[in-house]
Parts: sequence; structure tokens; C-alpha cells
Amino acid sequence: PSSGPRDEAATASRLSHDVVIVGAGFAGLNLLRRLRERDFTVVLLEASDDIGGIWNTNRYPGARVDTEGALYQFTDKELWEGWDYSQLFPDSAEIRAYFDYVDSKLDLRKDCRFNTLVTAAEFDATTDSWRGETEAGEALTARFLVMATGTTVTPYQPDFAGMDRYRGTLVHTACWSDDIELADRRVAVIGTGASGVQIIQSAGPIAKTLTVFQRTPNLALPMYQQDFDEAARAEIKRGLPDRYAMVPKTFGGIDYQFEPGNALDATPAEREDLYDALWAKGGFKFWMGNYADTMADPQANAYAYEFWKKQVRRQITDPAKVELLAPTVAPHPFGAKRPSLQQNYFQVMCRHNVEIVPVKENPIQEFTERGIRTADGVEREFDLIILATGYDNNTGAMNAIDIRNADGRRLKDKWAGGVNNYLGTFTNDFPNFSFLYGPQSPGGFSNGPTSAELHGGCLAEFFEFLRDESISRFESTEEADLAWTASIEEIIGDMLFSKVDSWFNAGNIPGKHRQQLQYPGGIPTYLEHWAAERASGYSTGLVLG
Ligand code: N01
Repeated sequence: PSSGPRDEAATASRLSHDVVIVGAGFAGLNLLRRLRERDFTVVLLEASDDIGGIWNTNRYPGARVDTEGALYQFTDKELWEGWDYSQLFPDSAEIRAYFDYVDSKLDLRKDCRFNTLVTAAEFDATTDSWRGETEAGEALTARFLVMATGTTVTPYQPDFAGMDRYRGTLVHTACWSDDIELADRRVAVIGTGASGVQIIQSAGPIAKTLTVFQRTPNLALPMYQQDFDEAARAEIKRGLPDRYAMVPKTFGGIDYQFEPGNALDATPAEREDLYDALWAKGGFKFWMGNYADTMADPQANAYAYEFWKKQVRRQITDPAKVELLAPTVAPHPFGAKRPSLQQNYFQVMCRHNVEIVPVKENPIQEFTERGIRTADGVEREFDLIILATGYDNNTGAMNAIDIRNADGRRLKDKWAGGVNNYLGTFTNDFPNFSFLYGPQSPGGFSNGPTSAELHGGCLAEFFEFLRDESISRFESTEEADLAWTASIEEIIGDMLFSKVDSWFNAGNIPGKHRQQLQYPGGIPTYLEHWAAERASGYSTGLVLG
């Protein structure tokens, strides 16, 4: 509730902006655009030197998106009709070029401030506004603060013994710099998630030696990369309106659905036919286009794993690496960790200059001056060690900022024992504060640009409602936050995602409260929740004042 009568006009004139957005990726830029159209005064603060979010910072060799480029863009005709990606799965440089293109159309950079790290933000209950502080000591005030800080941003670096002793080059994939050479060097990669798979594909063919410290094999799926000529580009463009029309109707905000039937109800021949067809299509279709029970029923999931194993083992040319890369017994339910897309990963892993060290059986004991010693006592020497060890996903970027409510309570402390949000957007006790693509939103389970547009669209509409109704303050109720968390737990309880530690459930970070951090109900259901909230005048899970 509001703290009492106040002079709205006087308060507004004291605020530097209606809205401060933090983060210039798809989510932040989309919201900037949508709020500008509604005549809000908005500034977007970005820690790095340009727009593009993680695509501006992720520059390691091989970094590319694993959503088809056709869907990895904004969906309004004004933008897509003038843009073509050159490949089915564009690389990070081409996605940066896309952001340049968007800016050339929409002039977004003019409302962004780059190299502007937000270090703190505090809510002021007397003015119902936020005061943010930057690293340079600048203060900004706004009615509403929106974190569009991304979900895969804050690098996670395990605490290996002796790391500071190592004299070679040590780099996390998120911190890559262009002067790092792979060619003819003795390279180590720790981690085989999406980042690991991509950098291994780049390093293996050119490094002198490549040693991969693998804890869990990646159940990667075929990418089937394609280069597009002009005719292919034109054909893709013709299909875009229909594909975009599907996006809000699918679980992952993409252009295909899970197969309606269940694997358990299909005959072996029917299953094989569908698996063959999905495999041939490539991309995530074998995951998010598979039988509906694949992510829920252990037997259905086991069928999928057996097929995956059969396909992948055909690509493994070194018999000594078969069990390491495609084990007889599934390392975890297929798809419960986010699979990667691979182009020639298994071939690269089978090269003579590539060694796989299974660190579950033979853990990294310590870093030495020259390299890494494993528990078996063997020291391997490297010129370059690459940490592809992932991120403090979902909450890392927000927790890095000292965000406090009016009583001085820190968001980070509030979330330390578990995250409770409403709609993955609002959290009780933090008025006029919201976030996009973050914890308990469909973020990690959905296509990024889809989430940016649909989730961001809901938030922009909400802000417009507040302004139209002269409402200066909102927050979610504690009951709504708890109910949202409970609904997530209920849905995920029936799925296999919870059977393995991953960044979906914070299990990738030792000591982090383990909890499902993606909304697993799918985009259509998520949008229905927003629609219900809207229909109630935003009075179901929110308190307006
Ligand atoms: O991180 P990850 P990522 N000792 O957490 C291992 C997006 N993305 O950066 O599986 C040894 O998936 C860890 O092992 P385990 C995409 O959404 C997309 O690769 O925990 N190993 C795992 O192998 C993706 O899902 C693209 O047993 C350790 C790896 O490090 C998300 O970002 C490209 C370890 C971490 O994998 C994260 O991907 C890149 C330790 N102490 C990223 N600690 C696209 O293609 C961790 N590991 C779009």
C-alpha cells in the first residue's frame, strides 16, 4: 500500500526517469522500445560497451545460438523483412550485426548508457521510487526499476585448489578476449555444457593437444548447420508469418510442439519412425518435439536415450571413447540437463590429439604452475586452460547488485533461502521492482526473443495501466509469490528435470539453494496467468497503491 498522500506531479518532476531498465539484451531493448512508444521516459543502463546482451560479451571461438536464426529475432515485419541471417544457426558476430541492424531501424542506442555498471539500488517509500547507483557514482531515480540482466551472465568458476599458482592463460568462456590463441597450443577445457561443446569443436582441429575434463557427457543433438543462398533466404522469409503465429502457442516459444501422443502408447516401430524423423530434422526437435511423456516418464525417456545412444555411437570412431561419450547407462534422464546442438563434436572428441579425462572417476585435485593434476597423481601441462564451467544462472546477475527495499533488506538475502516470485516478474516487499527473463519466468525453457517480446509486452502493458490509473506503486503479495513457487514445484514434480543437478534448478552451483528456477508450464499457460491478472485489474496477485 502507498505510504500516504503525496504530490504526484512534484514527485514525478524530481525523478530522472519513469523507468530505468538494466541490461541491453533482447529483453531490455524490447522493453525500451515498447515503453518509448508509450511515451515513458526510459533509460537503459548496460555494463558492457554495447547492445546485444550476452552476444556482446560471449566471443569465444564457436559461440553461436542454438535456436534457428529465423526465430532468433524480433517478430514484427518492420524488422524481419529487412534482415537475413546467413546461416541456419548464426554465430555471435552475426547476432551482433543483427543488433546493429535493429538499432539502425529503431535508434535504441540513443537511450542506452554503456559501460555503466549498476552497483546498487534502493527503494524510497516516501516517493515510491527507486534510486540506482552506478560504479561511477552517478545516481538515477525512477518510478519503476526493471532488471533485464539475463539468466546466463555471471560466470561460475569452481574453486579448484591452487588456481592462482597456474602460470599459463586461464580464461572462462564468458571472458574470452580476441588475442587468445588456440592454434598449436596445449589446451584444456573444463566442462562439456553448451559452451564446452562449442569451444571443443573449435579448438580440437587446431590445437596441438586438447584435453577435455568431462564430468558429465553431453547428450548433444545434431545441429545440421546450413549456409543460405539468396533463394533459401527468400523462402525462409516467406514462411516467417506462419512460424511467428505459432510461437505464442508452443511450450518453448518456438515453431513446433511436443508430439501429442505418448511414447509408451506407441509400438516400437512407430517410436522408431518418429525418432528417425525428429533426428533427421535436427536441432532441438528430438527434445522439444518428442513424445509428450519423454520428460515425464522414465521408460519413455529411456527409449529416447537408447535411440540417442544408437545414433551417436555411429559417430564415435575411437572405441576407447564410446563409453565416455555415449555410455551404456544414461548419465541422467535425456533432456533433463539442457542438451547442446553439435555439428562435429563427436568426431572432434575422437581425434588423436583430443584426450577425455573423466573427472567423476578421476577428479581434478589441483592446479599446478604448469597445468592440472588429477587424483590419480598425473600432472598434465597446458598453455591455456578454458573454464567452460557455466554460470550462476537465473539469480546471479541480480544478486550481484546491492538491491534493497525501503527497510534496507537486500534482495540477495531474501532469495538466499529460496526464490519466491509472482509471474517470474514481481517479488513481495520490493515495490515497483520487476524483472524479465529471470528466475521463475519461462526464460530458460523458452526462446529468448520470444520471451523478450511476450513477457516484455505484458510488463509494458502493465506499466501503461498504472499510468492511466495514476497508480504510483505496486508489489506482489506474499501469497501470490508462494502460490507461484508452489505451482512451479507441482508441475516440475511430474517431470524428470528434477532428477539431475543443472542450472535449471540451481544444482550447478555448490551450496546454492536447490530449486526449480524456470517456470515449466510453457508459454501459453504463462500468458494465460498474465491475462487473468490483467482481467482482474492487476488485483489478483498484486497490490496497487
Ligand atoms: O554451462 P553449463 P554452459 N568440475 O552449466 C561442468 C546457454 N548457452 O556455459 O554437467 C568439472 O551447461 C559441468 O559438469 P556437470 C545454454 O542455455 C547457450 O555450457 O555439472 N566440471 C558442465 O559440463 C546453456 O545451457 C549456447 O557435471 C564442472 C559444464 O561445466 C547455458 O548457457 C552456448 C565443474 C557447465 O555447463 C549454460 O551453458 C553457450 C567442476 N567443478 C551457452 N563445475 C548456445 O548454443 C561445472 N562443471 C546458444
